[in-house]
Amino acid sequence: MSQDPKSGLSRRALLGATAGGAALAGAIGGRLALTGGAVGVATVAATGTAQAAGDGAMVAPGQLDEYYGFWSSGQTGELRILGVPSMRELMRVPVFNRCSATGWGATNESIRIHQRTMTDKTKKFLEANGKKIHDNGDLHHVHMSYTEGKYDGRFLFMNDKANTRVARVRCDVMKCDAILEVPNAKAIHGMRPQKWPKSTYIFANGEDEAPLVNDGTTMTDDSTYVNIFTAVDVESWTPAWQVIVSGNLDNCDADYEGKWAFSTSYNSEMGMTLADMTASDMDHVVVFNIAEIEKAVAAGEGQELNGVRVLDGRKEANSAFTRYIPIANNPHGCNMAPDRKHLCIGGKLSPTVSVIDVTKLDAVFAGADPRSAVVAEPELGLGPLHNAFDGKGNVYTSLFLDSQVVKWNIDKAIAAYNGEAVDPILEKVDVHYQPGHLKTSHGETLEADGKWMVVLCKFSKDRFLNVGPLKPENDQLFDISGDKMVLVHDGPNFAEPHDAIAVHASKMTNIRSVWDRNDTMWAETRRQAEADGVDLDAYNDAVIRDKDDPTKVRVYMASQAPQFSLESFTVKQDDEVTVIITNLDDIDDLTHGFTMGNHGVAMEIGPQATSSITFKAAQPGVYWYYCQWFCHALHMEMRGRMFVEPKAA
Ligand code: RUQ
Ligand code: CUA
Ligand code: CA
Repeated sequence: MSQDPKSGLSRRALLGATAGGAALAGAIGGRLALTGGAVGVATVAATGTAQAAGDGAMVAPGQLDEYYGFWSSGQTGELRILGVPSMRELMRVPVFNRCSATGWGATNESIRIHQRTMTDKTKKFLEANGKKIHDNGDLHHVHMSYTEGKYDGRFLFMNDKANTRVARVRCDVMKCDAILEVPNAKAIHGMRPQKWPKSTYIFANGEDEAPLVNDGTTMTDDSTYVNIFTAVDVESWTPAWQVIVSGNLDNCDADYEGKWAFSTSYNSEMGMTLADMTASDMDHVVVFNIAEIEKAVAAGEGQELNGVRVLDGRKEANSAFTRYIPIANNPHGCNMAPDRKHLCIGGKLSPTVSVIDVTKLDAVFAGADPRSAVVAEPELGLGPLHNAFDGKGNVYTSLFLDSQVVKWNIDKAIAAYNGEAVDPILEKVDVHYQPGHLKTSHGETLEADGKWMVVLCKFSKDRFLNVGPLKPENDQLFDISGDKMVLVHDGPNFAEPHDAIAVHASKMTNIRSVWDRNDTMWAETRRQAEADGVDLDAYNDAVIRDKDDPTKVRVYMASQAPQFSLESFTVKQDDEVTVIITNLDDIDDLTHGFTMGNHGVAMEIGPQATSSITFKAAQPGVYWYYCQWFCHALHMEMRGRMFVEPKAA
């Protein structure tokens, strides 16, 4: 611990200067950095900028970050927590993936899964469709629950595009407690909570087209295909309603009045090939009228399918549920500005961002030309994907093809659209390389504070030491508090963050360090213990053979550093063994683990938690179990034996 904060500071300031040099060179030299990644290094001596921002990003050892950064991990399937602005990775929360460390996906703790029992096991959540185990996920978007347009620190929500699922994470313990495999829809991509008055729903976009009843009756006839927009009830984690739309659905957002939800569609053509999906000049944004939809659902309109009320909001149905606003070719990002008024749509194939004034949507629903809601369409650069806001009327748009971020002003863009000779573009910086999402601190809330911006770059190329053909992604942190965007940090990251949010630490007031023993997550285990005559509170060790099924054995024990309460236990070959451990330690950061040698099982047991895992006893013999979480000077000694007796012949 001999690190001198002072030397750390100056080292970091140098990093900031280097990176800032690149940013400045980029701004001056246009796309230079795209072709020569070493531009920043070459110009640092000459420019030496970003000193102040480098200092600002420095969080000295032992100091806490100002923001929690909640990161998606794409095809890794987990949620990640980073500190902002230090960009230190703080935690990984397994959601759609198996986790070797915590046992997520193999343990017995209860989580809630719709259309299965309401308390199912984490290993069961991987069994989508009741048939096949899915231990992968493609987690693109992470968002927090809102109260009146502001983060409320209760839940985080996320999608799994790969297996059409959405998940909820409890912010007090940072564990996933509910997963829903969305019926009827295919490939949930865009996903956003309702913002006003609170997050009653999350909205989830089905990206892939399929027959509504997808049972093999019709497959190649794509005229039978539909796409589905779903509202999921946040409390019960069940689908509230669905709307069939024309075209597919990509990204979505909600307004600050609780009236509308919006989705981009890049395949209004309903094409099945790349050529077909990009054939027409215009695609669209779908606007959903929440009040009209709720009215129809309450009146029992539409049809009931797999337990969900499904309404028809396609163009030809001419319903009160939707309107379609034509937007140039294959739009992508969909971001509501904190001015409560402007929705920004990234053009992707078009170099424009389309600005929709949501106060004009009532008129559109009353019959006005849908394009009359478009109040600006600035030309910004190549490949505009996503938009972020600083709360001061400015937008930051990622330009995928240009490898840049462009900062522009909404009011100026509206003036230019009305024929005034103003340039809405304020600044462009190079990013490294090919940015997807970008996010500003609190930028998707009414508390947008214009302090930090993270740009999630899809390629890192030459920014880091070469680690082989598979390269990390690069999350770049910018200080946006001044007039200029200043690059202060490169953060390599593993496959593949799409989206991130920064939540001020003051919002996270209910986060715990020690489990509440009576937490409902453990209720199932505790009920079983009672039935077996084992009192988990007064702690009793026990090895119980199930009365009804004698091949099942339950092993109850406690952990307290540096010991398991049972130094050994005996079972029979082929027994189904369930080990249930209560961690009696109640000190911050005193997590134990349980790993059974040569059986492929391990789990986390947090302070005061009861954890459980089930496995089949293998060949007869002696097997050691041990604690895999370093907990004590005698942690290595925290182990015991399982004796597996040969099956009686
Ligand atoms: S969407 S950049 Cu899911 Cu853009 Cu990833
Ligand atoms: Cu308990 Cu290591
Ligand atoms: Ca298209």
